[in-house]
Amino acid sequence: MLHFSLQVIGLSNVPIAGDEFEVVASLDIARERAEARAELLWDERISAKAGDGKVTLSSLASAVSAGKLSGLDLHQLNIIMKVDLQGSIEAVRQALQVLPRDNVTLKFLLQATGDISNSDIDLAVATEAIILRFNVKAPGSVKSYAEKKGVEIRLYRVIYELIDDVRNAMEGLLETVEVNSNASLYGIVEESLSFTLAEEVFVTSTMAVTLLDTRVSPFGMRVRIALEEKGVKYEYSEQDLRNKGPMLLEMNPVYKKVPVLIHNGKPICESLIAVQYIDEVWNNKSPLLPSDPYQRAQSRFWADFVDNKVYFPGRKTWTKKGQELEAGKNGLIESLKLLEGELGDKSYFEGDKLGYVDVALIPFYSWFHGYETFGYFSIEAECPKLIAWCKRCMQNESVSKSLSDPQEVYGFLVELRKKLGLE
Ligand SMILES: N[C@@H](CCC(=O)N[C@@H](CS)C(=O)NCC(=O)O)C(=O)O
Repeated sequence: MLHFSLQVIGLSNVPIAGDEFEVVASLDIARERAEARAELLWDERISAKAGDGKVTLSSLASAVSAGKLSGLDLHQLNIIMKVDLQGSIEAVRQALQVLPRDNVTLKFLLQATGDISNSDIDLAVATEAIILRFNVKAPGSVKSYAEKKGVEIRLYRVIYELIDDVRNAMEGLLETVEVNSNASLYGIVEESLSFTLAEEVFVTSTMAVTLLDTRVSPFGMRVRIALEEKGVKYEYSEQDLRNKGPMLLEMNPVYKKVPVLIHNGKPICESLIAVQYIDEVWNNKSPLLPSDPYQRAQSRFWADFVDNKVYFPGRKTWTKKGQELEAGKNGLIESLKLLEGELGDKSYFEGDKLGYVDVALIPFYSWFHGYETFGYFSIEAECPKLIAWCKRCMQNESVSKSLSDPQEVYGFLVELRKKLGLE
């Protein structure tokens, strides 16, 4: 018997005791064999975990955690997705696509609107897929067929629950759910659904991002600009502030104000906080806040200044008369002059690109016409450089698309003044 030492290099995982070494002629052949074996092992593990070829989210989770332990950690989850509205397909898909996929690849075999049918079950059997069902029905006969065939159908009504489950499965964390207890799984979820939910819940649940807003809100415009800057698709939901709907009251129970950004079902209130959130979540494009901590603090300071020293005196120009109106006008001009000084010779507040302070301030440009008309003054005469900056900002599509027309804001103010008995 020959005894010699051997150094093996290039292994991506620790071998398991009992693994056999195979000697082949070249690196390419070795790689090919290794890939084929990994695929075979994956198939074996998935079917062993799922039992009788059943693939479920929990079996995937167990396979992932087992894979992590053994060091072999590559999986594919085949998905059949049936949804209520065409818009939901993109929303769910987009939300799933951003999940980290170190160990698991998602493969969408079918994405369609409409209820679950037997042919979906057949497809799931043939491809070892799971069915994600989003606000659509599965008739009783289809459910029993699925049960007989060992196909998992999971029902969701809000995107973030679906995303959470898939994420957990991908990370190997999902608690085991007995496939055979499908009946109770359907039971629990459907009972909680029971279709008594407000229409709006369904509307917001079809998009990963929804904005509760009103067209003329300068605060809402900030969030719209930020979303546009980042290229985030979102569902816009105009709110009636004189008759606030259940969605707004539920999503912003503290202030009951717009805008409210809803991301994967979770609300983010207060426009400046929402803009910062957008900047952090979609951080791969168009940064709004500077990266330097001191500069960031400065930007936050000036955005806060806009809220305190532009919005409030501006309000006085169309709600007050006499001395109070004068105080409002003077306060507003003083603030805008300070901002003009802060802008200096830069194109934008944070430098040569649209940034956080620009996003905070520019929406008021569409209110200036109203301020000037009711207050009998000209902002441009006092702050020409600031108005030049406004025009520069408007050359950005994200801004021009998001701002309301000054005439629309003016018309809104005329109506509001009538209602407040000011006309
Ligand atoms: N600080 C808040 C202000 C939001 C705000 O004042 N929104 C107004 C519309 S422009 C609103 O919802 N008003 C309804 C109310 O006050 O009841 C923000 O930045 O989001």
